[in-house]
Amino acid sequence: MAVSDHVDLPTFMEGVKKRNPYQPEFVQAVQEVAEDIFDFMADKEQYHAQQILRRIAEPDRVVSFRVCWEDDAGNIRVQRGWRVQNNNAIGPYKGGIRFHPSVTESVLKFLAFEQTFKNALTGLPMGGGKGGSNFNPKGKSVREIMRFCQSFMTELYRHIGADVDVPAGDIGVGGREIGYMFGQYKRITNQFTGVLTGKGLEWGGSLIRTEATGYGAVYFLANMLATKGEDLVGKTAVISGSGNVATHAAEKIVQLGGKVLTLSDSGGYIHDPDGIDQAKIDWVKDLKNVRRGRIEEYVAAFPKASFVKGKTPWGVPCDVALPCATQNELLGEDAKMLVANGCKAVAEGANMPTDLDGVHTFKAAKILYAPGKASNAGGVAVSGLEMSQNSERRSWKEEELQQMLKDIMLGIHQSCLEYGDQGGGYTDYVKGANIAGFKKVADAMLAFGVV
Ligand code: NDP
Ligand code: 2IT
Repeated sequence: MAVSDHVDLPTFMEGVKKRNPYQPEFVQAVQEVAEDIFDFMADKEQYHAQQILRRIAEPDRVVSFRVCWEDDAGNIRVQRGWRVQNNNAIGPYKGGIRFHPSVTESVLKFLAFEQTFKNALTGLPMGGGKGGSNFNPKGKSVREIMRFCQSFMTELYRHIGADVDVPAGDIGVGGREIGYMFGQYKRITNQFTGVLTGKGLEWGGSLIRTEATGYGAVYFLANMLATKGEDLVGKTAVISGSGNVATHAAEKIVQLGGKVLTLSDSGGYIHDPDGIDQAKIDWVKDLKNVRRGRIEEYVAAFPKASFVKGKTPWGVPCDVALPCATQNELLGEDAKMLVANGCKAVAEGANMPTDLDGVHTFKAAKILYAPGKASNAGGVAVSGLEMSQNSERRSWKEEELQQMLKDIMLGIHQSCLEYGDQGGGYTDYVKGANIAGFKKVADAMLAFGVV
């Protein structure tokens, strides 16, 4: 083996930056993982020699395509669509589809890279992928959404398949959009297969997939607290976002005896000092999923709450925090504020919501801090269970699935303890998750040789 293959972390990152110009989110995600993996690889020559991390940080392929659609006024609109197939060493590519104007190749590459480690952590046979478009669903009619989804799938269908690549939802893509995309896939291919997850219960979907990400994040949070002999009873929680992940995280916090103080969207956050109980969460779900409204409308319905425009909720004192909106929504300064206000635990529902400064702040403060790839893996885990049910052509019972979700989150927590134990009662969950996820994918890649 040539000595020159054994690069150090700064040299490795120089190369990543050079090969991925103008892709800051992707570089950030690789940096966060590489910081831990280089430590882990220090005495493991085979991973260096076989350039394993270098290979995982180069997607298997990035498919980019044009998506044309016609709006209600008859104008022709042109969007860009992508599918990033990052790595299929341990199973078919698997990961969501995001529709949001902020979507770029960099964002989808970071998400597909993160997904590779997350999916490995679940223990299920799934590789990592992600897709999406810079299409903005806000303000579009139902017919416009349908035409866009159909056009998107008219290109995507040739790149996916039940044993090839299985997309699901993400920001801006929920049950409605999965329905339109599945319908178009079925029409084009004349096949009814488990090619997407997050499907409706009448047509191959799994119970608890909708709830799984938010519930799973709170199970993970409870597992972390349990290592300190604590639980969620009476604890105050600050949550960002008001979509699928945020509302279900809020629901599980309430079920476990906690008090949710905030929710947010891209317009700002609401603070309800009385707590956002189940009835209020149901109201928010209806606002977001049916009426397609804005979180600021909450204060008209619940006047004791206040709306803070254009801000994130991290300044509200709390015991636990769950960022559940989007990447880089919790910055170094926010992390310092949370720690100073006595926050004990942070579980990420979103993908990479904390920037590198924030990650380093939480680590230095030694609070309980779970990265998204560990704590938000419940969604893709139940997607994996949906794939199994589709292959078996049957549906499992809700109690069975609830138990499997809990077991999977506990398993991920144990993997983090195994690889992240720093002694003195402190677990570095970021390190634990990165190493456990990497090891599984890396060892599969070693078996395959140079491919
Ligand atoms: P939704 O579309 O249901 O909700 C997204 C929420 O985040 C909305 O409240 C939205 O506000 C807010 N948001 C989105 N973009 C921004 C932004 N740029 N700035 C501020 N707020 C923003 O998506 P999900 O709940 O499904 O996804 C939330 C996060 O969780 C994402 O990071 C996603 O990748 C991650 N995730 C999702 C999983 C799933 O199963 N759905 C699984 C694992 C992770 P607005 O309405 O104003 O856009
Ligand atoms: O980020 C994620 O894990 C998801 N959006 C869910 C992916 C999936 O395939 O269920």
